[in-house]
Amino acid sequence: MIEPTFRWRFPQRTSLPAELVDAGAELGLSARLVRILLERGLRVPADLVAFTAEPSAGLNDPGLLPDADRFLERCVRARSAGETVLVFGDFDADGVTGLAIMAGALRAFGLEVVPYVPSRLEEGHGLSLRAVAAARERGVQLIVTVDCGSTSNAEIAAAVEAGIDVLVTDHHRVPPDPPAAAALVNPHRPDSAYPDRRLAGSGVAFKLAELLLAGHVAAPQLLAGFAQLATIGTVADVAPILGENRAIARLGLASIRGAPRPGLEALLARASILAANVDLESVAFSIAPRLNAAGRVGEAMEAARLLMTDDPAEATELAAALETANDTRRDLTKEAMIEAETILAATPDDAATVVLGSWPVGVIGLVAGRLAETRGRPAVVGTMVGEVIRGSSRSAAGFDLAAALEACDDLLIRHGGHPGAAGFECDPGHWVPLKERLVLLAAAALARSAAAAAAEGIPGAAEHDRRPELRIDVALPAAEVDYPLLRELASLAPTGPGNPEPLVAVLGLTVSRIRSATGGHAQLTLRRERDVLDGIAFGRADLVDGLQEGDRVDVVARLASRTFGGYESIQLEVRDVAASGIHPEAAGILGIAPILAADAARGPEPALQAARTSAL
Ligand SMILES: [Mn+2]
Repeated sequence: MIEPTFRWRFPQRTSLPAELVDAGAELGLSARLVRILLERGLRVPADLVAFTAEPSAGLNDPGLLPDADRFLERCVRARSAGETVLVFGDFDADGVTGLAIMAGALRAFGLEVVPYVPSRLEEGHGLSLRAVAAARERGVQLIVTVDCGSTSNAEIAAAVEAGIDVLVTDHHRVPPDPPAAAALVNPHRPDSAYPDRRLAGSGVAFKLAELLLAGHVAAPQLLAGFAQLATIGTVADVAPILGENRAIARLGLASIRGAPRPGLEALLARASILAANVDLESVAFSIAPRLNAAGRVGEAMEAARLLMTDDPAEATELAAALETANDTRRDLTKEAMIEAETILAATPDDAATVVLGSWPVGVIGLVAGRLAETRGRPAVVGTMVGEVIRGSSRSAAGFDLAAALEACDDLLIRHGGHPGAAGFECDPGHWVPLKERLVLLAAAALARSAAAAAAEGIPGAAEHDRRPELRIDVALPAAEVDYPLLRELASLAPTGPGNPEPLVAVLGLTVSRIRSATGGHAQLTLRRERDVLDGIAFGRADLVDGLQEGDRVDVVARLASRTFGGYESIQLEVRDVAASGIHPEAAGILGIAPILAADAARGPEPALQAARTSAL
């Protein structure tokens, strides 16, 4: 019998608050769905109301953002004084979409706007002195940052020195000593009373566009276009598609499907995607990488111009440039990845993967992401840029990178980011102590989570902890898989990165047929009490050798509806397979005694087999 490839994470069996069940019942949500939503972070009745309401009802009052009043007041003053404003956006997809929103909103508000996107290589993250100099040369009195600026103390001080006010709009970690900006609009401020902290940088820009355009005659139309952009930025930043982000994504997707902005239409044409079929997956895997490619290997300003243009001809031209950048990005990442793997093959396997090389700075984040995924450990990738090392990191196993870098503050020139992804600059002389400290911090975190897993009685917690995790939304006996469940799970849409598609542990199946399908897939027929369920396991040709007819299995799958010959049926898109009952949670649900992994390899004992059959 085959071993599960993933670490199955069953839903916690915490009790369901009665007020939540009642609120759900009033909204027509089953207790099962309420439990799934609770696991995904919907904790109070108001969350359920927002979940079922029209998307626009899920938008919070932008005036609640910290310093929203200062932001608006300064923009009003700029308008009456006829000032020009420089909008400074970060060079990634969240930054350029946010920049396009902010520039569009400020123009509609009546301001002259100069968009500015820094060079990743030469200026790096955050407001740059070069941008401040450019602002001064052009006689700009106001700078608005988008998706950055919370840690740009020196640059903001330089701007103030030059008589330029800076309005920071951002969603990155706010340091203990924030910059002296005229406004710091960031939902992560410790004093923030904003109801939802999960906004991306483009989401914050979208909220401020709402604030600026309140009462504007074309507001609905403008905001629909901005929601398209905010959806892309939010998904690109892998912000959770919950709460207000979900409302923005629903509005944005509907608007993209109806009438995509010209730049987006050109990008979709390049990616051979019909606007009507756009979902969060296509945003994440087709649109965002193309926008990001500009900042990684080319000119991020091209991506910003693409998003701002109303001219289809210009859009086509810029989309072609992004396509070339994306191809280059792909090649460079592949090369860097091979080199990184070569270096790592010769070094000990630590609790964190920390590797230094000589790579284009635009791809180190992608390499870190790939390493974190393949090795199941937080990954930090550094490269020399001039006299310093620029580093990018991606998390695994829940390790908080922003906090870890904060704990290495004394070794770093600058750092910033999120728990899941963060960046820094450091002196080459500090690289080795930095590496050692990060490995120690990761090892301590790993030991803590292994101890917690052991305390929960998860078998093999320590030795299996490197397998990627499969987070299960609902676990039930196979007989309970039905259309109402399929429909309940479909209501979680839009799914994608940040709101993963719901996964079901379907327990107590018997393999009645398994064969390979073209493309490296496995096709399964799985028997339950009275009938069979069809299954397809994409990319899991390995299952064909690992399973045989008659095996008792539990599977983790996405439920899909399939229509064939006029009949609708439920199909299991199988992600992973385990011997039935090998997970104690599964055994508990099936009402059988948990079996040991060693027994599963041999096949269950006859007594257990009988117990299991009777339980079903
Ligand atoms: Mn961002």
